[in-house]
Amino acid sequence: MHLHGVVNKLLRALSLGLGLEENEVREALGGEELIYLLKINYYPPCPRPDLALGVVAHTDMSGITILVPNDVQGLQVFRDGHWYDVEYIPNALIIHIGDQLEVVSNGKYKAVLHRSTVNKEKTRISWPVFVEPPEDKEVGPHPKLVTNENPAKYNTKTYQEYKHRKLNKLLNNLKLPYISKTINNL
Ligand SMILES: O=C(O)CCC(=O)C(=O)O
Repeated sequence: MHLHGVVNKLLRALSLGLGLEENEVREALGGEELIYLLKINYYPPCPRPDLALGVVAHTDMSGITILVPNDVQGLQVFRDGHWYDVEYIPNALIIHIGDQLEVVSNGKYKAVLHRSTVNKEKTRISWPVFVEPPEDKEVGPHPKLVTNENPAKYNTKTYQEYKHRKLNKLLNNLKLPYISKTINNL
């Protein structure tokens, strides 16, 4: 319940930041149907951290992500051609803008490209909670943010379709067309 309060507060502020009513971004992402998906990443020590990554560079498919890491440095974000370490601050929450919020905001908020590195001696753990629309929710640029001068930069599609397309692209880039085909047939 505490996390719901934090998310609602963030979504209200992000909505006002777009010039919308405070509930409009939350509604555009699914309102009461929003899904909270907890993942636990466990990165054991790695003898050659220079050769490995914990998680490869990506943006989250979610609306927003709330992440808590342990005190082992590892998260990096990409900006202006450089990777930057995200400093560990005790008790701080790390908030990522995800793809769905980029879409709803019609590109005003950018999904953050990030990755995680591994440590030679220490185990790193992180607990992201992905705050996502339900699969059948159609997500597109908020109508109030689309005008003749500022046309829609993204197509509207269900979250399920968005996920399928993104996973397909990733698998094709990894040259795994068989898995990609299987996902398509699900
Ligand atoms: O471990 C981290 O800090 C990042 C994890 C992450 O990006 C992910 O699980 O999608």
